[in-house]
Amino acid sequence: MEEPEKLQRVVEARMKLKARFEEKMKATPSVADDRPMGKGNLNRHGMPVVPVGQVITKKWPVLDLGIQPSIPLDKWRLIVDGEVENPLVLTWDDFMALPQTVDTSDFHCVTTWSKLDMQWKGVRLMDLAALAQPKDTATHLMCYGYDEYTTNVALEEALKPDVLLVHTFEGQPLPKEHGGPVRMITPQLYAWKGSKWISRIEFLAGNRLGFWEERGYSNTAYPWRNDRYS
Ligand SMILES: Nc1nc2c(c(=O)[nH]1)N[C@H]1C(S)=C(S)[C@@H](COP(=O)(O)O)O[C@H]1N2
Ligand SMILES: [Mo]
Repeated sequence: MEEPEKLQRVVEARMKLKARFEEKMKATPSVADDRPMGKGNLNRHGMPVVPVGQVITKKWPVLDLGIQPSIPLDKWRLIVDGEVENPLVLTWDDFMALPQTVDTSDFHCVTTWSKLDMQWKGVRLMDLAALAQPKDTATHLMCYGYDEYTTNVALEEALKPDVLLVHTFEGQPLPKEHGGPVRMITPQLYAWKGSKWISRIEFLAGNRLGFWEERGYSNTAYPWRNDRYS
């Protein structure tokens, strides 16, 4: 009897969050823009597959700050804290015991390459948020990497169902150079909004800028608006 109750609580919390951010989500560019910029067929969100200024690559380039931290699974922790009712410190086993989602999505780097149809497996940010229960005051996330990277994301973007904390790419453990054991992905925003080697997700009561955002990258990072730099 324990499991169904627990599940019910998670579902309830998710629905509450969804309701709270529904209006804001409708106003985000990937939902609201009627003339998104780009070319090709429309993707599942109604956006052209290739956002304006992007070139498709088959290879998967590696971008980092010159550090690729090694985090053994028994040392790995994910902290979820800040403006939440229920702060969490997850071990690897805790993380893998959360509901797992498989999804295929595209990856758009601000340096103009895009890689399409990447198959991921991991935990929805939305599911993690439902466990942590953001307070009414929460508006943004600050994500931290084990390499000291930071990046900020508005909750109406972070709670979209394709935003995942992934540990598996095309059936294999996510390679270290791409952010393994776990990284975040943000298919509807430029990829710098997804921290590799993610270590902490802090809910914020207002906006704060991350590493690249402090250095002139866009706060919002919408690929179909060519929204690269501020
Ligand atoms: N922790 C961390 N996350 C990061 C970065 C980084 O340097 N450190 N680079 C960002 C940038 S600019 C991009 S485009 C993607 C690149 O991911 P990839 O190296 O797997 O292609 O990760 C993003 N997340
Ligand atoms: Mo990037």
